[in-house]
Amino acid sequence: MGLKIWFNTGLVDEADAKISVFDHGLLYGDGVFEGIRVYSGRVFELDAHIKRLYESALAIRLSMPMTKEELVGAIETTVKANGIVDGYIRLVVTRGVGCLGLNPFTCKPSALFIIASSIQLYPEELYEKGMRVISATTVRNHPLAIPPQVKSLNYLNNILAKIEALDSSVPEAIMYNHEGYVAEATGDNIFIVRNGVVCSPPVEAGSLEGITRDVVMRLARREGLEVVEKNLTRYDLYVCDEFFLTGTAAEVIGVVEIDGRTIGDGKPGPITRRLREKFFAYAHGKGQ
Ligand code: PXG
Repeated sequence: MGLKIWFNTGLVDEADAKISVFDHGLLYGDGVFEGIRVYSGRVFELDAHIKRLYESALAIRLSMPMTKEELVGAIETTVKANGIVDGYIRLVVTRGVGCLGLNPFTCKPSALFIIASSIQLYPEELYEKGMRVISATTVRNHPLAIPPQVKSLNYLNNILAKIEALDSSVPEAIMYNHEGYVAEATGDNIFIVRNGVVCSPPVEAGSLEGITRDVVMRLARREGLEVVEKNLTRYDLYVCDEFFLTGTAAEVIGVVEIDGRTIGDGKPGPITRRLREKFFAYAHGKGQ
């Protein structure tokens, strides 16, 4: 038996959840999405994900086919129908079926589907040992071309960087912006720790306003750590004491090597490990 998928107006069997070849989400990558976790039966940071989704849609003039309240109901219905307690939700809104040609206003209505399933991005071992990354040569999209805050269906920029990583036999690549400052990884935000201070590049450097990033910053401050947002260079990554990535899929994961250079003592650092623990306690409702 397959999954139950929310498909526009209600649940259908996985086999019946089919998108037209004339959908502009497919033809042009014209649409937006969210990846959301479910922890201990609760949808994690749902309000923040809903807010980001509606803002992404607004930014690209995509009309949402339902109200926020209706969408929350659809998400909860889909999670329940698939018996998800700890899992992952992929929520996609596309421009919908239209004519051939870019004009988005020929597409009516927008298409919306919700998949509630499970995800494991990296093997458990990688979280214990930490991951190796490289600096991508693919430059992050210019923030004035495609606003990085929009979680759009256009991921080619990130995919090209991901290919560089995989070609180098590492799981992730660090992307720099057009000015050479650190932006983000291909599907994660970046943090470093230096002299006990937790630093992350500002979103203006060209990253998504990560919801995991936000939670981790709050938890770090609650732990009494100093947290600063500032532009980082490749040098800052090379000389930092600790390095970690955050994202819905990856959660909090230590980086122990970049471009063949070892970070710290080559293991995920103490602040990284502490924030990862605090993150899970919070996610499972034990650290409010
Ligand atoms: N930057 C980019 C480019 C992302 O795509 C993040 C940062 C982290 O944001 P959140 O809000 O998730 O903390 C993302 C999110 C996947 C997958 O399948 C990727 C993301 C989310 C869910 C699944 O690789 N990226």
